[in-house]
Amino acid sequence: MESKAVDQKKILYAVIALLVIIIVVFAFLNRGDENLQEGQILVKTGDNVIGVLTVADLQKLPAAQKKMVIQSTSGMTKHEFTGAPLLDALNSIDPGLSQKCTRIITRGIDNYTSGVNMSEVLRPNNVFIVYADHGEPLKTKTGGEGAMRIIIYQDEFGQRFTNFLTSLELQ
Ligand SMILES: Nc1nc2c(c(=O)[nH]1)N[C@H]1C(S)=C(S)[C@@H](COP(=O)(O)O)O[C@H]1N2
Ligand SMILES: [Mo]
Repeated sequence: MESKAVDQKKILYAVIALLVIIIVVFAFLNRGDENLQEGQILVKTGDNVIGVLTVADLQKLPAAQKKMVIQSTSGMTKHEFTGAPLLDALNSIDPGLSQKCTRIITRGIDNYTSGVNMSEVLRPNNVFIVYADHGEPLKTKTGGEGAMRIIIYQDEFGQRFTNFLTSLELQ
């Protein structure tokens, strides 16, 4: 009787140990890209980070003011964005990038992911990385300063306008 109780205890411990291992393994597999943080955009080709962009970097480029109304699920919102053309930002890292890639995957801190085609980026007056709206710095997800956002001027819908931008993956 006593040894049966000991066996059951052993089995229980083994099951608990197994569950802990499973949890740890899944946590590891699901771990976010912990390098992603607000206030900087990692520019990547595959897994390689080839450059980092901050608001200060974008402010060194010629500034564009973009007035636009975005159609979103929350209705029409009026904006007066300040930012730099995405093409200028890419060129500041490597002037050859726009010729080597066909598509850019944009990712926010909340893992919201969208994309723009390089043909859209190359079109004048179209894709910008903005950092202010109505002259105010864009707020990060946690309410701080330093947020950046993709806008596509010739796209009336806001779905692809990735907020809280943290990475640009060139493909
Ligand atoms: N990071 C991030 N960007 C995002 C979203 C999001 O959930 N996360 N939603 C998109 C959608 S569906 C819309 S309609 C607009 C909403 O823009 P707003 O936040 O200025 O209202 O943001 C887009 N960009
Ligand atoms: Mo939306």
